[in-house]
Amino acid sequence: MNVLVTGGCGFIGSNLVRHLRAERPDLTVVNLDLLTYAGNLENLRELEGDPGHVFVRGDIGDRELVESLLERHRIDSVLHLAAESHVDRSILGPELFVRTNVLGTQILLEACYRKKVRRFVMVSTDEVYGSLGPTGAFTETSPIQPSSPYSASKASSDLLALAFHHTFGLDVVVTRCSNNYGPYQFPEKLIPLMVVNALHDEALPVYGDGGNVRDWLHVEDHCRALVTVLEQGRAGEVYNIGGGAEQRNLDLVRMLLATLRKPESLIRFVQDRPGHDRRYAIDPAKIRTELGWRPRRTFQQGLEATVRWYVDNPDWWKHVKSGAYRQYYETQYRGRLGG
Ligand code: NAD
Ligand code: TDX
Repeated sequence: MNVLVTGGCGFIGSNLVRHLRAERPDLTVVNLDLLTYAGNLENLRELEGDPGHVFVRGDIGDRELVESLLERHRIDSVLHLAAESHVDRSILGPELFVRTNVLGTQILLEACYRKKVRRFVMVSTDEVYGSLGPTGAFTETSPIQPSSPYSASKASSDLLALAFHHTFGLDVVVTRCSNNYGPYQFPEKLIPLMVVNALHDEALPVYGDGGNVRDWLHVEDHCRALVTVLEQGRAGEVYNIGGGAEQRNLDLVRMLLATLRKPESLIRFVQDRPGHDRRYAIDPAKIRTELGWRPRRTFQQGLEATVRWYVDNPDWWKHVKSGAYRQYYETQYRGRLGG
């Protein structure tokens, strides 16, 4: 049987493709990825020569390509991860987020409906719920109140996917997960950015007062949840996926520095992200009770293993940090780090 993973060269996508090949070797994975700045084929180097992984470079918004691919490979199910994924980039330029996340998803959904794909898993985010106060957690029925252009575009694609279920009967399941961490994450996101900067003894830019809270989920636990939802989720349903590991950003950065034996004097409080959501927390009761999924990694184990991975793989992030990433970095932090 063939599954299509979109965005399979990104952080979560590449971990998912590897996970599927290891845990479901009977499935052939077709990986459609445009290889934007965030997509890196090196993430899947281990799978070179594996006939069970078919890479196709292309855009989810290319209707003809998507339809012919679904047909040619007789795709049974789709795991849709391709997206513009970084909140700060969406603040610098929202248009691409609408094009990729909203229009791209709509084109993909329509193609799946026309080509009679059996199941469509829409990988959404907890950011669609907006920000929490100091207590409580998001459930699947929490109001949709996105704050950033990124989360607004994800909310649009998430709701479009559900609309394709309600209106056209496409078998859609939506997942909304919390912040992922683990190997192969692009060093623009909090954890890899801080680890790489600390390894260079460079300043660690903490937004605002560092009191914002994220609920961390190891990418491997997320991949297991996605396979569970693909195989057992109920059509038309939404499943929150969370790691149960809430951390204030500042505490997390301190943990990273302690793990790396680097001084806290590297921390710099910088101008806050506009519209910065204060706190996310996931109530994962539904996926736990209905589908029996729960995270296996503790945050401490997962974080230590992740730091070790970046320490052991400098070639990976040095390569990633060259070129387009560098340019983006300059724009994002110009004037914020004092030089
Ligand atoms: P990422 O930015 O690392 O990877 C995105 C991938 O999509 C890249 O490989 C990129 O080349 C590809 N892509 C972008 N535009 C494309 C297009 N038009 N056509 C085909 N491919 C395209 O993102 P990630 O962190 O791995 O996130 C994957 C998905 O999970 C996204 O949908 C994101 O919204 C969602 N998500 C991520 C997190 C997280 O913490 N990283 C949390 C919740 C939800
Ligand atoms: O330099 C930084 N300094 C800083 O303080 C960066 C990059 C981030 N932060 C803060 C902002 C957030 O409170 O750290 C927290 C995490 O930031 P990001 O890594 O940018 O993640 P976030 O904005 O929470 O969004 C992530 O989780 C939900 C993913 O990027 C999204 O794709 C996902 O939907």
